[in-house]
Amino acid sequence: MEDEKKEETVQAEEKDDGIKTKSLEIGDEAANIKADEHYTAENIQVLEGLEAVRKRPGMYIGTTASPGLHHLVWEIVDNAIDEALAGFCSLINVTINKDGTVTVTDNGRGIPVDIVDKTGVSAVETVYTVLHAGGKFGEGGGYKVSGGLHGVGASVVNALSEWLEVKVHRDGGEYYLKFGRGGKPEGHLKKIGDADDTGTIVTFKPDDTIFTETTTFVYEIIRDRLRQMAYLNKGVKIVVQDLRVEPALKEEFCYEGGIKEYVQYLNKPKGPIMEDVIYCEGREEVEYVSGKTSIIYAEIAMQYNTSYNASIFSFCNNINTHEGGTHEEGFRLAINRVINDYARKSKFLKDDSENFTTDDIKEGLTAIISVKHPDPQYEGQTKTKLGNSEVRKIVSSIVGEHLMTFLLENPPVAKLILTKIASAAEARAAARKAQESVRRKNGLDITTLPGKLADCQSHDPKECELYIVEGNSAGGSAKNGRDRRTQAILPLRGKILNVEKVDQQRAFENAEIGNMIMAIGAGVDPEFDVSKIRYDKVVIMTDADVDGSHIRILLLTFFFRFMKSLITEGHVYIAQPPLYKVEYHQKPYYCYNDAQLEDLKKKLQLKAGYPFQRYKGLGEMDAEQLFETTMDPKARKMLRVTIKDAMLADQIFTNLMGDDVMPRKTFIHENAKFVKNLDL
Ligand code: 1YM
Repeated sequence: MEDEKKEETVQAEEKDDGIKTKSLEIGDEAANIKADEHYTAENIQVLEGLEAVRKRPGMYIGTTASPGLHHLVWEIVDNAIDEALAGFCSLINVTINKDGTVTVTDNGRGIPVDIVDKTGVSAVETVYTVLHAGGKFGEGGGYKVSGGLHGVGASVVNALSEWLEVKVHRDGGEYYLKFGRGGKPEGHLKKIGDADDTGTIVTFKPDDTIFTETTTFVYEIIRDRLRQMAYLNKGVKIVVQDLRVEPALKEEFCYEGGIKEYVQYLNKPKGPIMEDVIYCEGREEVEYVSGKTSIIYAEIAMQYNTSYNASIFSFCNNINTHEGGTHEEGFRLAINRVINDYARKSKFLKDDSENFTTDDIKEGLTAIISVKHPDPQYEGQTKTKLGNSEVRKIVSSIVGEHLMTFLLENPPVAKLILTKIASAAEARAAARKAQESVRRKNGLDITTLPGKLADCQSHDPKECELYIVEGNSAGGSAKNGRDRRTQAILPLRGKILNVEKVDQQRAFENAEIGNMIMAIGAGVDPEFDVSKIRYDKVVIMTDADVDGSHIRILLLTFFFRFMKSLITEGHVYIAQPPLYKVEYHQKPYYCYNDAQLEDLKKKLQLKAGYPFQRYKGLGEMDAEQLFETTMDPKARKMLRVTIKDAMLADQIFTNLMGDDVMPRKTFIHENAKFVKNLDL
């Protein structure tokens, strides 16, 4: 029903926006995204100066903390990737040098070295000193699709560097230009020698007066993003190196299969149910009402696995569109239409049975949707939702056609897929029945609350908090110590079920999970309605030991898979109980980490050996202490749980909570150094 409604609005929109589309064959000469080889420097338009970037770096790179620092690398790499997409570059090197600077090289044509009319200086200097200068803004020739935060480019990196140098190999020569702090050119582009190859070499040192928090590049962050870039741009070889460590680190990524191999990589730990990856691509020329035309490229890869989750990830111009958008909508419409059509045609679905829902079809599906668009429009809270309406139909028709062909040509695999979808539909129906019968048994509707819940008096969700507490004794202290008006307590008995390993029906049968769903009162995904939650804050309160962390990760897995928007909308918190208590002159002092304890010892001038208490569990605190230290809104510390990267989170939950042991070991090995307070 839901999908039929969507289909109607989609068609209406397609009529309204006056966009005509025309299919083009892959490899079609006219359609090839190949920039004009005769492009010269005149195409560059001058827009703004660099001072603005240094005044408000956040506007250009989001933040001056670690993500912003790494953004500098993405901007330079984007230019190299564009050169690869234009068909001129096959190899990109990214190196973290011994001194902490970064060098990016490519074997493309090299940035043009001739003088730009408008600026009177070389194209290299223009690209690195003029905001928004780039082929994209020229009228003819340049085709830029890969894009950073605002597609801001090389000049922003230069503006935020202590120094930056560019070497270009082009027309038989080697050219060189260095910029000082803030992007000031030290002279002009000079020919310093000969070269028998072509390409661009850029090295930069981030400005520590801008990046005050950190200027240290993290190898794993760079490596993971570059691996993703290699998957998204098939055939491009990307080499990443870290020369700061002995022996140096070096990894190479090159995937001839592109996103097809990406899906295999993501699906491996989830256990694929089929060998093939269903893959399709297409290019369409779009003509807008204005008469302007653009060429849009879309490719999609999908494969089913044994899990119960949907892992559908979408990209536009190599950027993860976390909030989805028209490309994902087109994909969902197509899989719904084709799967149901095929199921009916092959008599898998009887005439009198209902259609499968998109949620049934998505269960256990891993898919990557990647589009390249010369003029993407982004919407949504974090501007990561693709808005271009013409993309919906393009993706839907490409997927529709290929998926139907695949099913018709591979009947045994088609049967496996339909069987999986049918069992998802059955499980969902059974879960619905189970939920309904619980409601009926209690003679009440959804408002039935679990017996173990000590609810709060207020009915205004905005001021209400639900504490999910490990263990009965801590639950008892929390119940007695809380602010009864606004704080509710739900004690958990022992460990909760690992939802990563069971289907929805089994999860619902678990008493602890049922209690949480009832207490929160807003259903579960895909129907979870965050506007109906009974508490603004859901606080996980567990012991500060290994068991406590395990319960915490089990709870987070549950929220991530069953109530994702509870996390994404910022309603999930982790309570921070103190680790130490020091009694001094009959007054208690609480410390939440080792550094605080050391500071306190110094402040109170305590002698070595002065006794202090180390809290092993919440149960060691009495009701009053627990409230004072951990629950009192005026004094407590809480961590809000956020998802920076849903794709990474999906992988982490699969690896940590799934069946396969190896990825868990690798994850723990790679991340052990980030863990500060591990209590073993
Ligand atoms: C390590 C970073 O910047 N490579 C790079 C950049 C450009 C070109 C080639 C290029 C583009 C075009 C024509 C075109 C850029 N050129 C410009 C501008 N690697 C790196 N490789 N010829 C060469 O877009 O048509 C901006 S980026 F504007 F000068 F053409």
